[in-house]
Amino acid sequence: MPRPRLNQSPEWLALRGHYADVADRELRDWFGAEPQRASSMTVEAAGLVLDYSKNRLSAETIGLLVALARSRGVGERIEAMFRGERINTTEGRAVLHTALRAPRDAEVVVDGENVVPAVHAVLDRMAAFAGDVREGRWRGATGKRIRHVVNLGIGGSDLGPAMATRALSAYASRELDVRFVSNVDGADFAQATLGLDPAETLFIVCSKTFTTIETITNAHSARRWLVEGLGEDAVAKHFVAVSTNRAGVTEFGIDAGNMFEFWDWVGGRYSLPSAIGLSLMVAIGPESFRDMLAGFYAMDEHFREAPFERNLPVLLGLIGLWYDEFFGCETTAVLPYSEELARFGDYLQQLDMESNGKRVDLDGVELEWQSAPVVWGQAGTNGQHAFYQLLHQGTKLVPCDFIGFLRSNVDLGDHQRLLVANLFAQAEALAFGKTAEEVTAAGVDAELVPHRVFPGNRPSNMILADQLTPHTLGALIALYEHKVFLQAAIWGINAFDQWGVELGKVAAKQIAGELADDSPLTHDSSTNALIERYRKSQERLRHSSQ
Ligand code: G6Q
Repeated sequence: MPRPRLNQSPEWLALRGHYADVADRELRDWFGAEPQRASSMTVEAAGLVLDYSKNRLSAETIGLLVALARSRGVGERIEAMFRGERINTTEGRAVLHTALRAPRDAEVVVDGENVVPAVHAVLDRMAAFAGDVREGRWRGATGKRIRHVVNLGIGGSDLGPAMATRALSAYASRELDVRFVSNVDGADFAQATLGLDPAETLFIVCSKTFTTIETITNAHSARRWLVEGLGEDAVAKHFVAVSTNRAGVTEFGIDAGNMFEFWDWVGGRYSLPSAIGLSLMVAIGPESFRDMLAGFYAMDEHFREAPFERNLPVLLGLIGLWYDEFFGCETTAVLPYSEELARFGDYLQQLDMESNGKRVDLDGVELEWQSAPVVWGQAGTNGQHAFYQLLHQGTKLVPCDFIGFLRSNVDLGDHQRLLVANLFAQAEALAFGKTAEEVTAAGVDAELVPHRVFPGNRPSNMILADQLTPHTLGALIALYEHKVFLQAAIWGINAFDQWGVELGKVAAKQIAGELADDSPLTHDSSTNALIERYRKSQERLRHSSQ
């Protein structure tokens, strides 16, 4: 008998019935009735603690969600991914970012070949290169030491290394400054190279395909910038590439010997632990990079082995789904109380929204349920002085993930205690609010009482670790990767393609040509008028410079 669609399955219907029973219950009541609630809803793995007790759910809810996951064959999907099956069906590819962090003696077979030795061979080459740059053995064309490294890449070839380099700045060499250029807007390149000496600058061109217009445009500008300063012969000492496209790299003029490879079974947004992490490795050193990989691996193993009821990525995914599907929440906030994780939200936006922002299932049939939420947020405590007002008293229910660390990488007076106090206080205030009685008892005028009431019952997860180390960061990223995987497995969608970015890319290519010539325009009237406006501005510019 064919399996019922997700929203007609008995497990889904059971959850819908359960939702009707518990939707109005208050977190105050849950906590009042369950003295052990916090301890029974706290799980730990790979150095991370997840306290999910401040969510609008009970042990029964988790049981029903786990039953839903089992009924959708999630366990088998997890194994299929780790085994290297071609689960990216729309592109006919295996999905093996987990092989990138497998230990040297592991075995992961793709098309009859164990890929782990190749993974470690590239890691070893990266380590040798990073060591040479860090210790001054790799020098620029004039013999000067490299002081600046500029990563040129976009999307998955930028967000991971840029986020992680910032996150692990405490572990980075003080001798080197690592920057990132992604946008095709020339201002990005100009700002990143402002004041740099070409003789001390190394470019890492990161592009899986080596055809991405933004990256290739930036790489050509970088090449011109370097050649103007140092001449054509300098290119070899100032450019390396990370790609799967050897021919493209060579054609650009980078020696294949200076290319670090990866494979088509690594998706862009999952590629930080591959050679795409080269700029990060140069910044923090091979040893710290390997610590990060160990953190990834620890979470991978936990995801693969732990029972669903105590499995961090599974719980995080199921809780997210509970709000998306049954409470109708459309967004989720990720709030790291760590300035070093300032770019974690950007990273997660791509990971979650590009992976699971899909509208049809694996069979191409339109979904009758929600897929990925809108992911947003920023580092605490800045957000508290900006958008938290809406979280506390607005009309929308926004489930939050708080992320924090007990110890700071920066030893500076009382800062960390205050940061952690704010983190805990926000989760508490969102959950329990302040009632009209409490506000009145505090002596507030009657007409102001409604304005001063905090309804509470606003859910959050608390993810804590001792300290933001390379290992913790690896575990944290893998936690979210697998959360996204879990949700995709239940929704029945392919988390590993991104056809949604194609249409705009193709259109931009055509319009780029039209902006440069005066060919007849066949777009809609709005787009035609916009193109005409640009053409006229170019004309004015030409006249004024004549
Ligand atoms: C990620 C996406 C996308 C990709 C960029 C850059 O999963 O596929 O963000 O990483 O478009 O692609 P290249 O690395 O090929 O330049």
